[in-house]
Amino acid sequence: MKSLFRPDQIPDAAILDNHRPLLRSLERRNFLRGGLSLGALSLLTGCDTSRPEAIESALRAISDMNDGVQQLLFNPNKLAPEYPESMVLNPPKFNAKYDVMSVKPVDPATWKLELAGRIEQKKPWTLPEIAALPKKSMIIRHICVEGWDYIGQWSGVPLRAFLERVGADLSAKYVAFKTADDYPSSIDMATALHPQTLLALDYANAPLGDPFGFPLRLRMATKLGYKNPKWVTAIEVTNTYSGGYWEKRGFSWFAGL
Ligand SMILES: Nc1nc2c(c(=O)[nH]1)N[C@H]1C(S)=C(S)[C@@H](COP(=O)(O)O)O[C@H]1N2
Ligand SMILES: [Mo]
Repeated sequence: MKSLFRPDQIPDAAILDNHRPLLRSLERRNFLRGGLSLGALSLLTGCDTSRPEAIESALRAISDMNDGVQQLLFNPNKLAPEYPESMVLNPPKFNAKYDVMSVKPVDPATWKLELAGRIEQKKPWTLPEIAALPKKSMIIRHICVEGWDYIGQWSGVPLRAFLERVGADLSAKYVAFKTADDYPSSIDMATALHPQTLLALDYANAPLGDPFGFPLRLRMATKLGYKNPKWVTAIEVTNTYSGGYWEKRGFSWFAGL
C-alpha cells in the first residue's frame, strides 16, 4: 500500500489527528490506492483543507462512493469548482509521457475522429464538422499527480452531446479513447455524460496548441490530469474494460470525484 500522501501534501497534523480513524478505514479498504491523494481530492472538490469539517465531509463522500464501488462511483450531477477568467494560466503547463520537444504535431487536414463499438453512426468526423457543433466553455483546475496544478479555460463539445448525436449506447459501461501518441485511456459512462466533460478544441479562446492536444483532447473537471487524453483519434463505446496507459502501470482508474 502506497502512502496516502505525497511529502508536499501532508496536511496539518491536527487535522490529520482528527481524521485518523476515518483515514485508517479508508486505507484498510485500499480506497486511495495508487490514485487520488487527499490534496488532489480537496482541489477537485473545492473543499478548504484548513477546515477539518470540510475534509471530513469530502472523505465521507468518497468513502460512501467506495461502498457503492460496483455501481455508479460518482454523483453525475455534482459539479467541480470553476474559477474566474483572471486566474487562467496561458500558456498552460505541459505534461506527457515524454518531453515537449518530442511532441509530433497532428495534421488537421488528414486528422479524423474515428468511432467504434456501441455507436449507431460510425462515420468518422473531420475537424470542421466537429468544430461546427455547439460548444461549451469551462474554467477548471488541472491537477497532475506529479504534484502541480493550474487553472485553465477549455472549450469544446460536451461529450454527452456528441455521444447522443452519434447514437451511442449510453447504457454501456465505458468510453475508451485512442490517441496519436499511443496513450490509450478509458472512462466510466457516468463521467462521460457529466456536464463538465468536454471534447476540447480550444484553450483560452484559441485552438489548442500542439503540445496540449491539437486538434482535440478530452477535458474533464472531475478527474486527475492523466485521465485526460490529448491528440484523440478514436472513441469507442464499450462494455469491455480497457484501462489506460498509466492505469496499466499501477495508477488508479477512476482517479477523481
Ligand atoms: N495523449 C496523451 N495524453 C495525455 C498524456 C500523454 O502522455 N499523452 N499525459 C497526461 C498527463 S499525465 C497530464 S498531467 C495531462 C497534461 O495535459 P497538459 O499538457 O494540457 O497540461 O495530459 C494527459 N494526457
Ligand atoms: Mo499528469
